[in-house]
Amino acid sequence: MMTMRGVIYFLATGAFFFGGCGTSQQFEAVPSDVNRNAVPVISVKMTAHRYDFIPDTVRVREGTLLKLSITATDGTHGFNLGAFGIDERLEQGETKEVALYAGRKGVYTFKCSHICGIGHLGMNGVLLVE
Ligand SMILES: [Cu+2]
Repeated sequence: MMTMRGVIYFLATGAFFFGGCGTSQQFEAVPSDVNRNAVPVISVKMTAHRYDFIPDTVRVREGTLLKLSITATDGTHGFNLGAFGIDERLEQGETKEVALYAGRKGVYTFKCSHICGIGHLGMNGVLLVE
């Protein structure tokens, strides 16, 4: 029953995100009160496949601009990092660039946001900002 509820919840949020999908999301990753030139940048390549992100743990220091390049290798997936307002659809073979400013220490989970198969709900990882 818990699983069913999880799926229904996912469908509801999925529909919500799909509504905003058409607009190209041009948000400035680094807040305007931070000197962009002084911000260290870390680039991480990530793959998404059934049912893992590799790496599934990303560690950065507080105050870093993190640039993720995420490639889905075996079908459509999604990358949702809710705490940062990020939800990207990943088509097979396509690489999406996601930039975020890790401005506050914490443990932030990310997850697949496209139902990709039986293990979908377990397809997740963490961003550690230290
Ligand atoms: Cu999935």
